[in-house]
Amino acid sequence: MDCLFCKIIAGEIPSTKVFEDEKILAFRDIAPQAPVHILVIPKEHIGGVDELNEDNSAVLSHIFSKIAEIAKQEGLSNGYRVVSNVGEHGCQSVRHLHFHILGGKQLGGDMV
Ligand code: DGP
Repeated sequence: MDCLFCKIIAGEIPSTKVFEDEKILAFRDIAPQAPVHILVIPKEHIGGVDELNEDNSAVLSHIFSKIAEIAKQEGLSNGYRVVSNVGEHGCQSVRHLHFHILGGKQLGGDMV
């Protein structure tokens, strides 16, 4: 499968890792849109939120518990935003489920 984030998981493409365990990887976004911009992904290939179902969604609780830990570790005590773009209208550019953690400054109030 020709998936950029699967290649990052496999170590074929380098990344700046923030956290890794057997289920998930967190690394810094290559084009940060905030002082802190981290991507959190499952190691299992899931295309996006639109491919989640009862059989593969258990990893979400793990991802979100680690997002909270990573945010603390990154000093985001004043808050942050978690975003997952889905499909064409959502401007998803990489078809591997990922959650953006954005923070480190006052973010805008508009979501679109
Ligand atoms: P999205 O547009 O929501 O699918 O987000 C994809 C993000 O992935 C985007 O913010 C840029 C980031 N990205 C793309 N290619 C690479 C890469 O090779 N390395 C890293 N670290 N991030 C990447």
